Amino acid sequence: MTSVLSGPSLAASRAALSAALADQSDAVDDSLEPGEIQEVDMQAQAEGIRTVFSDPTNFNVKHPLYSPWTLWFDSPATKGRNLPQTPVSAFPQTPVPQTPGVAAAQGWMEDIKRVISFDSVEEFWGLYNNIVAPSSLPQKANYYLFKEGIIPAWEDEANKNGGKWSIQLPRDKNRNNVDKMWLYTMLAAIGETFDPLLTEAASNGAPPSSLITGVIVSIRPQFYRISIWTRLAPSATDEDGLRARIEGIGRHFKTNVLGYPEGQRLAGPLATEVEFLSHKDSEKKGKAKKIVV
Ligand code: MGP
Repeated sequence: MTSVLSGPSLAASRAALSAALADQSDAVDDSLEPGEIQEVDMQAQAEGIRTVFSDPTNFNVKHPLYSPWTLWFDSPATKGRNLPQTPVSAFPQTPVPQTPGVAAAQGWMEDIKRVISFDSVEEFWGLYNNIVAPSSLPQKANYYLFKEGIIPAWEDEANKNGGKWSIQLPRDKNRNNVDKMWLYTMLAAIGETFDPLLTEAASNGAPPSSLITGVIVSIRPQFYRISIWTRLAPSATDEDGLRARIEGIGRHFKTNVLGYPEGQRLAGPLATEVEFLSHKDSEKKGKAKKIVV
């Protein structure tokens, strides 16, 4: 599978990689004979290493994302309990918004705990390296990664007219894939590659507007589900021409992020296609027409 980093995330990764390589080449001792091993002064190296965590109050390397994101979590083990505050005090924390949507979703949000917010590439990796991967989470757990200020509920203003692309994968056959799939989904979300109109609009000077509000991974007894939530959903008549843009997100998710060939059919026992459903249709729980890519 190829990397899906783009825009600032890709630039940030490249910058970090070249800085690391430059540091390494500086450290090579030219007086060494071929095959001779350089002695390492661990103490001096520990003092000299420049990482983003060297200075917890003023990071010396920080690559901003297009927007800040918040990770939410729920599992049978967190129901009715408050999660302890994260020990990484350098991560920015902001209060949960108090909008009418938040009040309406109160019951649904009761067991969903806010873990942390972040707004840079470094903070994302700091978080990612310190949380449990989906394949090791208990059954019925979910991670929700949403843009800051948007709660992971249909009722939020940003979600109420939207929908979701999702794929369901049998758990036994995908234990080894799900962690990578979730990582690549998160990277595509924070790197804003799902809806590239955002980056085009920004370079024209127009206000950026991405259709993506968040991404979710759900662990269920027999399957995993990964979902991409959008602000809007196409209408049956598609008078606003939104359908093509929504389908573009689904195709990018299926081919570039999950790594399936475009024409491959995926549905089978416990598996679905990559399919789109509006939240209004999800709420109705009826037989609604899904878009499939
Ligand atoms: P789910 O967890 O998205 O589906 O929604 P799943 O995994 O098929 O079902 P589970 O029972 O195995 O978890 C499950 C149910 O939660 C829905 O049928 C709704 O009743 C409720 N629900 C889900 N979402 C995303 C929302 C939401 O955003 N708001 C509210 N109020 N209820 C929700």
